[in-house]
Amino acid sequence: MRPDLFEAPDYYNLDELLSDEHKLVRDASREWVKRSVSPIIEEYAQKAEFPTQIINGLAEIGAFGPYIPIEYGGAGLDQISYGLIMQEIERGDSGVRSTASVQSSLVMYPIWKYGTEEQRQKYLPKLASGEWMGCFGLTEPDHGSNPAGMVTNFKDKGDHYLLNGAKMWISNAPFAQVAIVWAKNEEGRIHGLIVERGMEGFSTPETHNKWSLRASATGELIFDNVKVPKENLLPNKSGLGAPLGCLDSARYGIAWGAIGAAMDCYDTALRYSKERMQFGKPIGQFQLQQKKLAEMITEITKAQLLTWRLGVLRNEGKATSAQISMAKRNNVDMAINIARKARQILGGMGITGEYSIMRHSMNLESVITYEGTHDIHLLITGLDITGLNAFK
Ligand code: TGC
Ligand code: FAD
Repeated sequence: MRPDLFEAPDYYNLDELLSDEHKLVRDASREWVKRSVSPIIEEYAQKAEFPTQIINGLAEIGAFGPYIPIEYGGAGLDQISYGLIMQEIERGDSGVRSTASVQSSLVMYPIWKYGTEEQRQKYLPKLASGEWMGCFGLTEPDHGSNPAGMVTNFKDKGDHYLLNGAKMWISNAPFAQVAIVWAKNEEGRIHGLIVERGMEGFSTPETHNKWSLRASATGELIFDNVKVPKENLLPNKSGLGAPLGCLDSARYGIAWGAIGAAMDCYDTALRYSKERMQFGKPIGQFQLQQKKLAEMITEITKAQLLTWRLGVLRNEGKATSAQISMAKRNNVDMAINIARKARQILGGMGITGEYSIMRHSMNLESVITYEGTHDIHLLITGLDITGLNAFK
């Protein structure tokens, strides 16, 4: 892969909307990605392996629990700083951002929000430092968009719970020490349980042959009569709203992350268009290529504004789940379209690992599917504006 020459587009001077702390956090993440992710990520994506050597660096830039209070090892930052970190990491690779999203919003967040003080003290500092990695098990083989139908269940056996079932498509599963698992109790109520690697009957086979998110490890979670200590139940919230509350935080991070992937594709294509000569001219001088580039920067700028505003609403505690859905859906769709157009600007070179675009393009096929598909987020907006449920 070529040297990382990334320069971030900021067509509407959005930097003026950021505080000094936001810019400091963003620039530190950007430099770290240039130094530690860009030089190795293509190789790891090609061999379909998560680069575990970057875990410490992710922890150091505050990517594990950016908004979790400092007393629990988090970075204690606001929602815009959190978003900017996700943007910069996904500028490098969506799979790396996935690992950080899962750790922060899907593992640390539920322990922080729904857990006991003992659980917070036991798990959060180790997760923030990357000493322990976590995963989040909601999706099942027969229940993806409809997690309410899950069949994974636990029974009260007096001094422990007995957990049975299976989860599928779980990011970080193959190496995680801790899994937040959503399962139904005997009354059919959904609860979160903290399951640890090493518990008898718990296994995490890796999912192979992915063409997307290759630098992220994905796997199954299988529970065969796993005895889970009673103190591992997250007591402070139950029902489907509990996992969906975690998804709000992760989907918000993805909305920012997708901008990062789009910015990288745009910046690469813009530079290439000024250097690549055909018919005696740089291809950037042809109207058809300018149309693609002009539309890209327009869409990126719209997404930046939407997402910054969402960050302000999140900081004020006013953002709704439906607003988050709109941003996740819009930005990932924007990024996937930009990746496709950028790939065309690079011609044949665009399909190679010399450039990041094809990898972003393939990664975004997962991002547009996970954390609620493109269709599901449209239906969430539809329900919000009409009051009519088109899911079922
Ligand atoms: P519904 O009846 O609408 O809601 C059930 C309860 O949940 C509440 N709720 C929410 N709470 C917090 N945040 C949200 N976003 C919420 N949406 C709904 C709701 O108020 C209700 O509460 P209560 O107290 O009345 O019970 O539920 P439904 O069964 O009709 O489903 C609605 C639907 C389809 C929108 C939902 O199931 C959904 O979002 N499906 C998509 C599933 C999904 O996103 N899965 C993601 C799995 S994790 C993942 O992909 C990680 S990838 C990580 C990475 O690598 O980055
Ligand atoms: P389905 O739900 O079967 O959907 C198939 C198609 O039907 C989609 O186009 C969908 O939009 C459409 N559809 C479904 N219902 C409706 C409806 N009511 N109306 C209209 N259209 C509908 N899950 C986790 O729990 N944890 C993880 O860490 C995790 N990581 C993932 C990593 C990767 C790489 C991938 C690919 C997935 C991951 N997922 C994870 C799972 C992800 O959240 C699901 O794939 C996603 O929610 C969709 O579920 P599904 O794949 O079963 O598709």
